[in-house]
Amino acid sequence: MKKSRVLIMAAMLAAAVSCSSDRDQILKVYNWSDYIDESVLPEFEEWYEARTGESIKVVYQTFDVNETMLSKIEKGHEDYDVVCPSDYIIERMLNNGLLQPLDFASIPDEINYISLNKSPYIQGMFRDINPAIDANDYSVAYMWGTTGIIYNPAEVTAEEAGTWDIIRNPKFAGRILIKDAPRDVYGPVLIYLKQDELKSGKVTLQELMHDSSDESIAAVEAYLKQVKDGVLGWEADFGKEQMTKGRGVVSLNWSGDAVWAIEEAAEVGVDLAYVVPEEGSTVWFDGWVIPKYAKNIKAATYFIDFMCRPDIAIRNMEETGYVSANGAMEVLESQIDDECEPIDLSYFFGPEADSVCVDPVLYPDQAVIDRCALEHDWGQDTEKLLAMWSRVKGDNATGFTYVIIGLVVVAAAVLVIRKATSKNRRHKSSKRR
Ligand code: SPD
Repeated sequence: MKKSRVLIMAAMLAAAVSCSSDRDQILKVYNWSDYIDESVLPEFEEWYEARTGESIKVVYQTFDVNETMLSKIEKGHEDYDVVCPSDYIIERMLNNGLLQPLDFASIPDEINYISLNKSPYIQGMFRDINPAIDANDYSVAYMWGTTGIIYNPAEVTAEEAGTWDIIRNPKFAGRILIKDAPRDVYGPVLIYLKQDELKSGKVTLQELMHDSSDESIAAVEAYLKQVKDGVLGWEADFGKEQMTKGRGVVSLNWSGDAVWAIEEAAEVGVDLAYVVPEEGSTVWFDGWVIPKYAKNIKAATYFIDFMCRPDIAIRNMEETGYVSANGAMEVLESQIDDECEPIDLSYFFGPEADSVCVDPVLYPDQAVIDRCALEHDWGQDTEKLLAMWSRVKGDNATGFTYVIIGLVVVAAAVLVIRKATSKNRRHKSSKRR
């Protein structure tokens, strides 16, 4: 072999080795925006090095919409090591073979926070994801909550807010915010529309979470088209602020955003409240997973474990308003508020928590849980939902839109040509003179 060729090959090998070892020192985390106390990230880097003797740098990126995150993972263009999808997306990833099983046995016992701190309720929800594969082996819940209505009691009564009908109540037109999350809006609206069937036992809440029929999608679409004119904004993350500033008075939102908004508003003297409407709603959780294309499984596994350390879970809760899925008593104790009425949280923390003074917006009581259900993946039918969502919001271009755009382009071209020809004529006649 020629000397130059040997040198090139050696250089290529060195580059490959250095690339792979660089990647071993990087942990790519993809999480929802406003969903962590970012000061825990450098702490993780220090903790990881102290525990393993290996250095690590966290590269942290965020998303606002489940479907945006999913499409990046499905295309396989991104090698994130840890991501935080919602329940029905975890189900989809599981069904499509996009997840790595989690190997927590590889974490030393004395720092294995995951197995110590699982809530029985959350474990059960994971089992409900897919009867054939235990999702507990592929994901660890991070935060959880309900979908409901944040409202301003100065303008909206508890009775008005206690039904999903409020989102099309003309009294609040122009002051209603809707989460830009198709599944989280579809579920509650369908539950509302199917009240008679639910009450008569013809259908269950759980069955509705799988209902992607054309008929149901059309019914929800018709309903949302009535809602649309009164909508102040379809928001991924700005709804809570609009509520604290008093621009919105009703917001279809998640309980974590409600906690944040209620606390922020109180600081400026605005009173806000949150309710899960009587007809029922969705309960959800977001969980850490390691995608199939991950490159640093060891650091990813340690990261998930670190997120389950009770003090870290508490800090993330305090920062974001969302409720940790961690079932440790330490987490519950950090949320005790003697001004609240005692509620029964034994479903979540076990029998010791049958009467605890905790804010019910944070931890819903059993009655709320009983009228909520978990969303499920729709597979191919998801496309139908996304198309409906675009039609409702009006951010899709129809054939008519293209005709209008075409006419505008032709008109503009005619104007430009006319102007150019008349300029040319003027130029020629002035030359002749
Ligand atoms: N700002 C981050 C909010 C994340 C909330 N996730 C809720 C998902 C419900 N499907």
